[in-house]
Amino acid sequence: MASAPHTLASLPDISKNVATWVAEVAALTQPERVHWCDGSTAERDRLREDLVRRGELRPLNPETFPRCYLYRSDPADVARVEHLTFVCTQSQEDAGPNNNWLAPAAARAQMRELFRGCMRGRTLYVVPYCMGPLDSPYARCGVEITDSAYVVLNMGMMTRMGRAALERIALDGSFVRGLHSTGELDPARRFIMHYPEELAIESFGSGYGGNALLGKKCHALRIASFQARSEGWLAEHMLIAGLQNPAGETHYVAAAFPSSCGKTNLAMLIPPESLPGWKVFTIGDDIAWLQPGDDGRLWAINPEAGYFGVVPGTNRATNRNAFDMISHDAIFTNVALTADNEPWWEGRKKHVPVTDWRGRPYDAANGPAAHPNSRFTVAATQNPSYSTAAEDPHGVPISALIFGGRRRELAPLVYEARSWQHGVLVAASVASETTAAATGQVGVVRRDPMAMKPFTGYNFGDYFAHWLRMGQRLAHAPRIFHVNWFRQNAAGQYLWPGYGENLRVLHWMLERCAGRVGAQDGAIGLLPRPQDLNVTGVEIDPAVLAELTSVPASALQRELAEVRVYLQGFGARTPVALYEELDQIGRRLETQV
Ligand code: OXD
Ligand code: MN
Repeated sequence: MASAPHTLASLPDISKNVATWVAEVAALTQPERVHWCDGSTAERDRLREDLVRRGELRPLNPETFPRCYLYRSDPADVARVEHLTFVCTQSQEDAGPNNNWLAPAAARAQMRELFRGCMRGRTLYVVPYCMGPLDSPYARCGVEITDSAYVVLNMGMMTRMGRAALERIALDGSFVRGLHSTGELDPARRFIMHYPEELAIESFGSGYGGNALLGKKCHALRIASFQARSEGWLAEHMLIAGLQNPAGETHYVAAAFPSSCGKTNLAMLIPPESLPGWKVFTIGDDIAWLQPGDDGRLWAINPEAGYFGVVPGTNRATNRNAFDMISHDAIFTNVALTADNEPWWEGRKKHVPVTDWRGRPYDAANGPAAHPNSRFTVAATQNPSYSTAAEDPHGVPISALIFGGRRRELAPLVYEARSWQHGVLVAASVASETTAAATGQVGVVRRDPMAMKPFTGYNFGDYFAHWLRMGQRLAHAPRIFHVNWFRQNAAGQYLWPGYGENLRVLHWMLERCAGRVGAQDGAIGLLPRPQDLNVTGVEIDPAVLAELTSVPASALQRELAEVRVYLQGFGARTPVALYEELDQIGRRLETQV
């Protein structure tokens, strides 16, 4: 660091545990210096300058993208690594077949050897952070120790980071311990370990967001989901948005889609001109912590303070809010560059790339100019549709929970679950085509219950049971819906225009919640009849609409059988109620055929 690091003594009287732990980690990792992050803008500016001097961060065009930077990761470190991510509970069954598992002692021993001396010549940063508004009873804190200044800068945008978080930790008396080192970025020496019973995370060998910004997926989903189960709440992979109708009523929805399936776009949706009077407010775009309130409703906070979003495809037409918010004070990771030193990505319409995401002269033969999982990091307050309700310590009340995936076939545009119990089955049955957000094959349909396959820190069977219990505690539970924006016809064309027009589907849901619109009772659930969806002002053939809202019986039959086999994979831990729901759909299907 160019200037004197903050010393422990200069910080408020913090919990001794943090200091003891930092000293232990420093003894193991042997850093050249230790820096306690205070979260100030002066600190951020210094870190940025250091990274620019070292050539790790590149300032972008100051006229068109003021205070924006490009970061290029190692080409072999561009996504979450699910195959190297472990949940280390005492009993393997508690982690469940949905997680890779190692016994905690074995994992700790293996990681200890990786961490030994790994920070020699480097700075150890102590990053105290709070997930959720600092004054929220639902917020939870952590401390990440990292040797990456890029991680510190990102954590500074994604969380409430620094001195204030440390003060809250002192009050709480407990915090999640996250230890991270980029190591040598060797994929053969890369592991992301979670010890939910000890509220601890160890991540080695990657600098990529989901593997390295430990407040996000590791803490706010894997560790938090485990904690939430014992404390009676839910930590979910969901956006939170407020929808104001032309009459001025605002309702909040939370929606779970797998990574790279449009959560950020939906959270920032801009109503089409043909739907005048509507407004959409963003509370969060990726994670929701949901608590039953004293009033019997479900309340949500967004534990994050920023967005770490997928860049490709972002433009004025697809997501104007995101496009505007990333034109200043943003970090871009693995995008391409134009001749004017502007960031470029597939779908950016304007300009052409001259340098690809790896820094090579752009050549289409090398594939996309920007990595398909290239990302932006920005503070949430930069979003034009940001709502200050995101700062409310008690969160916002949720009227509808929405689940969905990327499915070419079968899943209709939208349907409603008949009850909470049916809704849990619908959510547990979510399947989606894989995307570039995780290392591995793209486009393969896999089961992704509640869009939480990579993120639930315990056995899915227990998780489904927890969801069912939560419903019993809610006198005014949200209605549950399933959507699929990605249905295609036989020629591979999308049937639904998507983006802003998705508001029409949300409109139907809110009308359902208010009891103002009808539905038809299909085997799969409650489907809108053609007259129930507001399609004024959008060009859509009635035959296409009919196709979008119908479900081929034989395909549904196959799906039911597949879901049954999938649920059986969790053995006795799968709640019987889910099989009852499956049986009921099967019976309805028979009477309809
Ligand atoms: C994300 C993801 O980065 O889901 O949000 O991968
Ligand atoms: Mn996500």
